[in-house]
Amino acid sequence: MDQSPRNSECVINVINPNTTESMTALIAQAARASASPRTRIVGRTSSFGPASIEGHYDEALATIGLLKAVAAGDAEGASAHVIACFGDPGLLAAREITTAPVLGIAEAAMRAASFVATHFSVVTTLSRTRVIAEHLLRNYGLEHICRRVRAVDVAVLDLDKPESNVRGLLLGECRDALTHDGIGAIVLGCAGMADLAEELSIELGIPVIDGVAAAVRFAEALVGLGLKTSKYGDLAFPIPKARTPI
Ligand code: 5HY
Repeated sequence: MDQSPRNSECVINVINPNTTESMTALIAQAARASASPRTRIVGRTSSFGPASIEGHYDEALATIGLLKAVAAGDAEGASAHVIACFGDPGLLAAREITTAPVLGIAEAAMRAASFVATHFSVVTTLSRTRVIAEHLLRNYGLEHICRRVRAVDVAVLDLDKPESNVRGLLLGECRDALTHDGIGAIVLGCAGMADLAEELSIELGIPVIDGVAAAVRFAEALVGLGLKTSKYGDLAFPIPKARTPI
């Protein structure tokens, strides 16, 4: 049997860095819907940190649980890791501690958008977290093709509540972006919106990109190419020293 990376099983550790199990279930369902038949998705909920991530403090707290989840996935032989939170919390720290590829859903969605449109806008949850996406765009060298980061001002844990009317709010915000932003695609700015991308794309007639689905497919591609996270330079394993166990 050909054991080349292209033909061996791909196991993707899809991590929800907040501690809300129901959100992990939604994320894992979206990941499995995107994955190819030979890929096995392991959905994992952070064991430490905030119930939802809605700002700089939440992101800092969530990073500890995220890194524990990466280590747990590695111990089970994960081929790749996906950080299923739009702030891509702890992305570079996670890449330091593993040889497996690590993808953040924000970077994956933004780069996917760059392949199908010359410009895109992001629609996320709370207005106060827009700056986090703006910082990511600058870090990823993509700010010149993102016209605007928008928000529907629905809390992360309200996304699955019918009374939030998130579908209607997202449709309105996306339509406004199409009218005013000069874009060809939309990036959904929260893992909790993963189940809404397809219906919005059909309704709007443009690519509406969910980072969970994009990250899973990009992870498969990297694994299939036999690419691992470089251990040369800044992503080499952390310098050994005394550290309080996490
Ligand atoms: C997420 N927060 O994807 C981010 C998105 C956001 O708990 N999961 C979270 O809205 O900031």
